[in-house]
Amino acid sequence: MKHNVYLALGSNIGDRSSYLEQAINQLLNHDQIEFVSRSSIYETEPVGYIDQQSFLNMVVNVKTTLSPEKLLEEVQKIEAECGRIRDVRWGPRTLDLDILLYDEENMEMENLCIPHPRMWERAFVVVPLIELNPKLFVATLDKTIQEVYKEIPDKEGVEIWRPVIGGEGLEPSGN
Ligand code: A4P
Ligand code: MG
Repeated sequence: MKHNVYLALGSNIGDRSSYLEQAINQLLNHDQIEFVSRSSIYETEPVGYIDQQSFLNMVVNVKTTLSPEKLLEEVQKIEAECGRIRDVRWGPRTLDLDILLYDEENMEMENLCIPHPRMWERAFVVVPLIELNPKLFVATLDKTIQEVYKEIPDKEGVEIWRPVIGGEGLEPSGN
């Protein structure tokens, strides 16, 4: 049985886009993960701990036979391979790879919450998710993704940095 999964990627240290690309390559090469689609890359203002550099964020859609727990292990391996060191919570990172949605799963365990608990308040997650699936229905909230977007109080600070459509290899916009 293949499960439909959305993952969020974020980076705000060093060569940010190369960390995102490294992570994408690892997903593409993974035996139990089938790559479906990727959003554009967005440059976003830091949320939470704001005294840090701006992020590059994107969302990818994959299919997998892995259970949520096994998938978490795999994404944490990819984070580690991309040089992630955990120190400040919400602080700077080479690569943050979070599981956003796993089918319509609704689970709250000590080390794994799906949907990702803060995703619906975050334009840096919701905007790329809408790009991938504008018709997404959020069963746990009983709302469409468009309704969720409208309710985000602060949508500023999320700009396309490298568009996906025909955009492979393009220079960042604005440069
Ligand atoms: N965990 C629980 N649920 C999940 C899930 N659905 N996916 C646990 C992945 N992990 C999940 O995460 C801490 C623990 O969360 C993991 O050990 C796992 O068991 P972490 O990645 O080690 O730490 P973190 O990223 O600092 O914490 P967290 O809670 O993931 O932070 P957030 O909420 O992801 O916030 N601003 C912008 N513009 N862009 C960003 O990407 N990211 C953050 C991080 C803050 N501000 C940002 C951004
Ligand atoms: Mg995380």
